[in-house]
Amino acid sequence: MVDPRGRRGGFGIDFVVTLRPMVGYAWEVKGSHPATPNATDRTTLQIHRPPTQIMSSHFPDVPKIAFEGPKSKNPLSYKHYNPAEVVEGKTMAEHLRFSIVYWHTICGQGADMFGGPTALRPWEAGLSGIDLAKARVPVFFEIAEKLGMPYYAFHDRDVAPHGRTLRESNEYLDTITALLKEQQQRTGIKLLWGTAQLFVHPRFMHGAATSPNAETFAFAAAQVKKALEVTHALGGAGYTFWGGREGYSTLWNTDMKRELEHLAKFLHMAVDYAKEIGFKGQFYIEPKPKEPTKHQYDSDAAACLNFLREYDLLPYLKLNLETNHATLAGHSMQHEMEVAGAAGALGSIDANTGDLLLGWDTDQFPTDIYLTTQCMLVALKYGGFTTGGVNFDSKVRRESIDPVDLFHAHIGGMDAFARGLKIAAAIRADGRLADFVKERYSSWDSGLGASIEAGKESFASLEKIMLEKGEAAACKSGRQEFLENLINEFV
Ligand code: XLS
Ligand code: NI
Ligand code: NI
Repeated sequence: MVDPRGRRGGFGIDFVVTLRPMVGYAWEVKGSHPATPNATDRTTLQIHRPPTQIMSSHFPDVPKIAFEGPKSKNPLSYKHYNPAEVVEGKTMAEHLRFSIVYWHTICGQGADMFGGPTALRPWEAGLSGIDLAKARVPVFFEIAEKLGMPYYAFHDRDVAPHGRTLRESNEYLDTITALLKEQQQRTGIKLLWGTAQLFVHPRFMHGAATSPNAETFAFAAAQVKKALEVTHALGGAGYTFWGGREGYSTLWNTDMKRELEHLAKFLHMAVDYAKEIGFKGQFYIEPKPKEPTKHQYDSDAAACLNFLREYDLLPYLKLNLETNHATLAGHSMQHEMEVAGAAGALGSIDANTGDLLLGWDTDQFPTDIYLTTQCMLVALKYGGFTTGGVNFDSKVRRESIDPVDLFHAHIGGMDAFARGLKIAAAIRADGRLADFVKERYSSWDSGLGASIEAGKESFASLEKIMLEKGEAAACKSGRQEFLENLINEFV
């Protein structure tokens, strides 16, 4: 997600825009009155009929996207994603488990911290609150269905609006959950994961589970309880915790240790409640180093793993890694996936990419074949995605204002991942890369190395050997350029 989430008035300009379209996270607040949910500033677009009743399709010019192969010049076709094609013994669809997100795809309207919405969707005209939420459901599923997406993901407050009270919010959510269920049954599209939005409302200004306000913690707990019930009712394969505002802006006012203990307690309560209701989906924690707070507790894969281990949560949670979050943390996505994979905690990925020249969480669609190749190499190495998938937590650019851009964007991301999968499989089948790495560590396979790995040596015994030899064997070249050329044979 992006830097401008929920902020208004950069350069002192007071934008009169809703927070919802600015951020893609549902929170309909007009102007400077954030305590009055469900207002809308879209009255100028008022028309007197809900468009959903008029049109059976919102994208009459977009066919069901089919695989046409690399030679096709049809922009509304897959050149590489052929769901039925078998790679390493599984179909592409089974490997990639693509997922489309509700918050960017159907709620995002291109606003940023310097300007309001640019993409005014025709199906939203004149609608607000629960009516708007209802109207979005079939449109979202039409997009997902035309793309052949097997999965989707949502936050509670993306699909349904904030109510005036928790009870009212829950009622809205129940109304929309019924519609989601209907659409799931109609299309066969499944829920990859659900989550609760615990960062837009002012009550979460200091965090949710890490708030200094115990009642904020309680509210967040109630909200996650409901989100878990809804995820369970929709047959969700997982449930994600992204930290939202779980972090701090200044240590002068923060009891870090206490906040971390509260976060752990919160996650344990979630695990307990899942057991209670029989929810067997996989829990994920999604690292991100900054935005919205200066320091987020779940800053990267290593920090998350350390936290999960310290608080006995590692058996219950895996990681959901996002590319743009990795780069914000100063890591590559390949690094983050490798860290998680090595710990047996590689769960799912939020597939997107940042812009290195911008440096915030731009959530762009991934089109870089090197990136997708690296992702799929690590995924295949650790046994692939089982509960998780390739979830496009990505949004079209502010200037891409046409509904059809939503299709171009997802097609590009899916084709990039399909190519990454095929290239990764070819690199693995070729074997030279793996052989090189194996050979590089061959001094550990026998003799001294094997003896150290087996725990048979000590500082004293190793000193004895080296005093006798006087010098270690010469190091060999790392051959980085050779390997980069090798990868380019496949890309
Ligand atoms: C924000 C995150 C968020 C999670 C779900 O930056 O990417 O969108 O994926 O809460
Ligand atoms: Ni992001
Ligand atoms: Ni994400």
